[in-house]
Amino acid sequence: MTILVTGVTAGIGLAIARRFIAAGHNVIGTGRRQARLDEIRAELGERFYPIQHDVADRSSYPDILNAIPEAFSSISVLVNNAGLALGIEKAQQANAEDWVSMIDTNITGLSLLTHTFLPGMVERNRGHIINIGSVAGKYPYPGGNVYGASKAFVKQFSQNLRADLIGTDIRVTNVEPGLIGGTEFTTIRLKGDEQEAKKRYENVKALSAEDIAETVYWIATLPEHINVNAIEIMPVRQSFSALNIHRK
Ligand code: NDP
Ligand code: 8X3
Repeated sequence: MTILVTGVTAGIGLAIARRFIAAGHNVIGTGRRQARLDEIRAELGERFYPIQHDVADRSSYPDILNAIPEAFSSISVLVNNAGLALGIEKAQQANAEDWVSMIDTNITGLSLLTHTFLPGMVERNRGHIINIGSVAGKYPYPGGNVYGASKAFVKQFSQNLRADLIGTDIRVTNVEPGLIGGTEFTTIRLKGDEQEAKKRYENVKALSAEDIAETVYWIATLPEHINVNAIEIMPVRQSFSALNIHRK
């Protein structure tokens, strides 16, 4: 089958591309960094088709369809993975531009990609939208503000898609990971502060991008009558906090 994965130039997206190529599938991979896409094309070979694309560029829809060659045009799985968090400040101290970037990428980009590729899936009555949400879309935490809210959008959007797609064979899944190590996510969130990013993974075995890739592969290759609506995955060493009470 052919899968389209957004954000393959690092982290989870790259691990997903590698997993599906290893199993003999075709992968279209997107990202903004052309040099990284070239390296991945050299690594994965001709079953990998790179497209330089900024998911937040509204003017690229629906023309992005024209960038896909005939041999890759019958997309069975769309993995909406491209996304980011920017900042850990409380809402009252956050940067407004960071909020806009997260909304443009995690909400607008994900929605427009889905809007672009879903009609073809419905026409072929075959397809699977796999969204990479987050535990941050379910559990609030200080500094999570717009990032967590963007992932709550992804959660509800995924369920609403299912509601609309009843009567078709199209599947929709929201994958909700917790702490993942070894990706660029935290360094980007902390605006390049590698030292601080490293500290967040000290003395804890986090999930890996490959753990999520394996999960996505499993979900996408289940028998066609099974729809995993949502799957929440954390490292064993991560759990929940108590509700916060400030006493004076
Ligand atoms: P990385 O930062 O390692 O990778 C993010 C990928 O998204 C890169 O390939 C990047 O490519 C791409 N990307 C970002 N912005 C855009 C854009 N505007 N257009 C196209 N591509 C874009 O992060 P992860 O792999 O860790 O995260 C992937 C997804 O998983 C995100 O949606 C994230 O919210 C989610 N997630 C991550 C967790 C974690 O702890 N790491 C936990 C839960 C969920 P490029 O820069 O080349 O454009
Ligand atoms: C990323 C998980 O806990 O850093 O989506 O928000 S968390």
